[in-house]
Amino acid sequence: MRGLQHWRLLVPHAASSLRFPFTRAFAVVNPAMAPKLKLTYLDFKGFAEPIRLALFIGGFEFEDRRVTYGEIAELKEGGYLPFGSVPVLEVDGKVHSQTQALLRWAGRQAGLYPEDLQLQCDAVEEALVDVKKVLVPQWYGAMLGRNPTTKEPCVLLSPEQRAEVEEALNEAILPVRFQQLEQVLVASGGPFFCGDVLTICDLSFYVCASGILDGSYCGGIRPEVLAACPTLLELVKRVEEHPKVKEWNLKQE
Ligand SMILES: N[C@@H](CCC(=O)N[C@@H](CS)C(=O)NCC(=O)O)C(=O)O
Repeated sequence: MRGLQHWRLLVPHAASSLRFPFTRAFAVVNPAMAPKLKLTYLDFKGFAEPIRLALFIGGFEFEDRRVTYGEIAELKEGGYLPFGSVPVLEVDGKVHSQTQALLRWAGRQAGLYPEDLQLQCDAVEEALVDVKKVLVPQWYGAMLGRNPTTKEPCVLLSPEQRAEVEEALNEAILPVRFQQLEQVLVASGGPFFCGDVLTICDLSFYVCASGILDGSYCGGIRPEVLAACPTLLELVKRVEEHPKVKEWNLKQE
């Protein structure tokens, strides 16, 4: 990973702001020196979308490889997945894994994870990881997700327990978590979580919240969990309006 800086030229803040408002440093990638990138994930937004967005905003060409669960099993058998899961990112032929590691790396390359904002950015990022953790039983209908060997749901929930989990997420857990994030956003002075620059935690939040609002992020989670968070809802719109995010979303239609 050494020498990554050679792949790109950082445009000074003022110039980059003209092209992409709120992006502190925009990477102009020299194609001749750019790394060969291949991102492997399922054919939906899920954990990979913030990484896709960070790479796209950064101007990095990458192969956006979409696989099925069956293909994940084959990749795992073939030893391609270090932890048996996706997303993984190949950088010049070397496979790297774990969402948070990949997102931070992509963010660093794209100027979306500035050193001086790391503490603020990571706190929000980790709060969103907490959200993903509590959603596991809702996603899989099982306490511990999927058994890594059999792929069967691990510690299956009864219908009553599923209803209880759904109720707790909608009524108790998620509204509180989003209210905390609302307070953090307000305290930052906005319009983004780290103040006036877009960072990777805004992308993670955008993917999660926009998916909750349109019902695609997790079945059974109601948009009302965000209802008392007007500033968060503005942030969703603001990220959606970012020229590169708009361009990426249009490409996916
Ligand atoms: N800690 C890992 C978890 C990744 C994960 O759970 N990925 C799921 C898809 S969202 C997966 O690969 N599942 C494969 C399987 O269950 O066979 C990360 O953040 O990358």
